[in-house]
Amino acid sequence: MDIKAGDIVVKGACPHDCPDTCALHVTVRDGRAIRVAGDPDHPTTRGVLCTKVSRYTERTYHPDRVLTPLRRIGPKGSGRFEPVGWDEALDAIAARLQAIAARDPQRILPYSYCGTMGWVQGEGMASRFFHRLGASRLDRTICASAGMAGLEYTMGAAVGMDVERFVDSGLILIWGTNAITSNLHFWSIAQEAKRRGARLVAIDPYRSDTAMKCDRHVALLPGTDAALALGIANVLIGEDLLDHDYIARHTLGFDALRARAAEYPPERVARICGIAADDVTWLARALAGTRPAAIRVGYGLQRTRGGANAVRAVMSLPALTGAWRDAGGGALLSTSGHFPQDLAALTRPDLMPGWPGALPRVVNMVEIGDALLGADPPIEAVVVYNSNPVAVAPDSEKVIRGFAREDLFTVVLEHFLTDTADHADYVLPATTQLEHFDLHKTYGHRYLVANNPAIAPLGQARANSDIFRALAQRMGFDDPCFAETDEQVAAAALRWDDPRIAGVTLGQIREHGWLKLKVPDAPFAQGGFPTPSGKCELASPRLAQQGLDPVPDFLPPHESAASAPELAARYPLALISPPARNFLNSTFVNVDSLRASEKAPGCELHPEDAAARGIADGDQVRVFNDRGAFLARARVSERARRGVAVAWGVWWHKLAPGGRSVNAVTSQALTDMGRAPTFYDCLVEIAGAQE
Ligand SMILES: Nc1nc2c(c(=O)[nH]1)N[C@H]1C(S)=C(S)[C@@H](COP(=O)(O)OP(=O)(O)OC[C@H]3O[C@@H](n4cnc5c(=O)[nH]c(N)nc54)[C@H](O)[C@@H]3O)O[C@H]1N2
Ligand SMILES: Nc1nc2c(c(=O)[nH]1)N[C@H]1C(S)=C(S)[C@@H](COP(=O)(O)OP(=O)(O)OC[C@H]3O[C@@H](n4cnc5c(=O)[nH]c(N)nc54)[C@H](O)[C@@H]3O)O[C@H]1N2
Ligand code: SF4
Ligand SMILES: [Mo]
Repeated sequence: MDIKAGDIVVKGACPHDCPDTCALHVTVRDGRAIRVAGDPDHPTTRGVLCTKVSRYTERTYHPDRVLTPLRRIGPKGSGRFEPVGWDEALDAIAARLQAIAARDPQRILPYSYCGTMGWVQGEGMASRFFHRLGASRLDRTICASAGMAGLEYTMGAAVGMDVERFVDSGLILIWGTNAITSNLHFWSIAQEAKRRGARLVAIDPYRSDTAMKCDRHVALLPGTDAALALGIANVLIGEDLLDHDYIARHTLGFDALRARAAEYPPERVARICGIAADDVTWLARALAGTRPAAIRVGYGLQRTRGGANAVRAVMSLPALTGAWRDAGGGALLSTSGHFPQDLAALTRPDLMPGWPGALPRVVNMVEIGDALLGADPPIEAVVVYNSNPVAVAPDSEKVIRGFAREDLFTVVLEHFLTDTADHADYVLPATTQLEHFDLHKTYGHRYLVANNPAIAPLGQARANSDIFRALAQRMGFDDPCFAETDEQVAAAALRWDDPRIAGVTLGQIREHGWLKLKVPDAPFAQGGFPTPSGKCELASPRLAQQGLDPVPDFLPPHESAASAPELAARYPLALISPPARNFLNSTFVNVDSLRASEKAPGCELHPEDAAARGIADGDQVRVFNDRGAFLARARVSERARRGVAVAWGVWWHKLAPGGRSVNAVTSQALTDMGRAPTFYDCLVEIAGAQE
């Protein structure tokens, strides 16, 4: 699109829960955003956005945007509302929350996740509000907390390689991530590394688009990654492919890990993982024999019972081979721990009644279904922002029944009438990223990215921060933090004297658009891990203190033929439900052009599994277990391994045929550590279904 005189370009940040956190250039003409493009100068964005966010104006100006406050006039879930004024809505909400809080504020629950990853429109003002209120605390576990626990107990924090340095790597294991879909800008870097001679290897039960383009693909069974990593350690130790000097100086617990790895010879690993023993040996030799050798770890491998242990086992490998010595070596799951955040100043936990000793109860967002149906004391009100739990939380039938409770008071801050908003008593229209200010960290690179508002709020939309400020005022919360502007909230999120950002102001970041943290290219070349010991903890004293196994181990899935044979007899297929390329979790499902690209909810299965059930490619099928069922279009191909079915997430229930999507079958069972969901630990059966 040609730029005309008078057009302005505003620097922004992609708000989505995506490791790439792209720097945006938003072109505005006559007050209307006409184009959203990638900042050509930002070193990881490099002027390129994914298809979804290139269409961001289509989403922002979508005719279905909620642009006035709405009050429910139909039964819960019907999505029937009438417009009301802001004052009327906020007064009614404040009065209702106050009445509940007078009995017990813990009967109120915030429910939020990463609809936006910004500090200001995320947990800035909102957390202050719920802390001051004394509401139940939400355990925000739905995505990454198993992996975070794995990182914490091994590395000391969510720290790792600089994504830009993968360009130097000679070998890249792409482990549990479909980067072409979910980490596009890393994929570009990996492609550049490949042009320079690197080998790419995918470790994924499914031959994803990414795995198709790798030099080698190890298709292990879901939830068996810890066994594979321990098998690799077994070979590294058995063939003495170790960096003894690095191990001696910079690791803790090598002997304990050696003893554990001895239990995982390649032949046993091959049986557990459903792969060839040669794969294990080959991976170990490649990791030890290539410099630099890097592992891009994804979240796909931590969504089964043993998820945190799997991450611990994988993160141990670069310490054994000394890969951290090179900038292009080591591993990366998340960079979020590199940012000098000041969460206490941002979210003000000290405002909680009982601080710091007797804090309000915690409700795990993964278990929202059970919590709404049976928490004691009961949950009487839920305030949802930046999330769509009815679609994205596991075990939908229970979640839907919970949100359908007529005695539950539900407020949803949203852009659209999602499955969750349909269950609200009040829907409050929120601004999109083009309409508000924010500041972003990320989990995929090392830049802070600023988001300047490009256009005025549409209709009567208000920013989350502004909505919580208004509610705080009505509730009589007079701490000065509730009067802070968005810029002040953003400023509170960081420790500005930290050497990683020292000397820079928020104003400068806003103007330039982004700032790279000063973190060394090879942060652990000389050890210095942010653990209590300063070492990479192969065995964790902190886990031992808690009475837990200090050394990573393979924990079989909750649901598998080996661990639950009776269940597997009825539901023999392991279902995984990774992200769809054209959606961002459940966001964008209602953007027609993107939904058209995805066509229909799909479920891929191996030709033999399909034939055994009389299913042909393109058939409508029913995917079911004891928890529920959904309909999908069968895709029959050898990209799915035998025994594993793949359904892409996360369709809105109401836009899926039959009104149910994939989380109808997933379970609320949690991971080994981190209290995280086990979306990919889910046995099902599949049958042909009537059109
Ligand atoms: N287009 C798009 N991008 C997204 C998202 C989206 O919905 N759409 N979601 C965003 C969010 S919230 C997140 S958390 C990230 C997640 O992104 P990543 O962490 O990069 O992981 P995914 O792309 O989800 O990849 C999951 C991959 O893991 C595989 N997998 C499943 N089970 C296992 C297992 O047990 N072991 C191994 N080794 N692999 C397994 C799946 O087949 C799939 O290919 O992506 C973000 N980016
Ligand atoms: N089966 C299955 N289920 C999954 C997953 C899976 O792989 N398989 N992935 C899981 C993962 S990794 C995650 S992270 C979760 C994600 O789950 P959620 O965090 O709920 O993410 P979204 O589905 O993207 O929903 C975000 C909502 O926030 C809204 N929103 C965006 N910006 C704003 C704003 O500024 N203000 C307000 N008020 N609202 C805003 C959007 O319109 C959208 O409806 O889903 C999980 N669910
Ligand atoms: S969703 Fe990810 S790849 Fe797409 S624009 Fe946003 S940060 Fe970039
Ligand atoms: Mo996520």
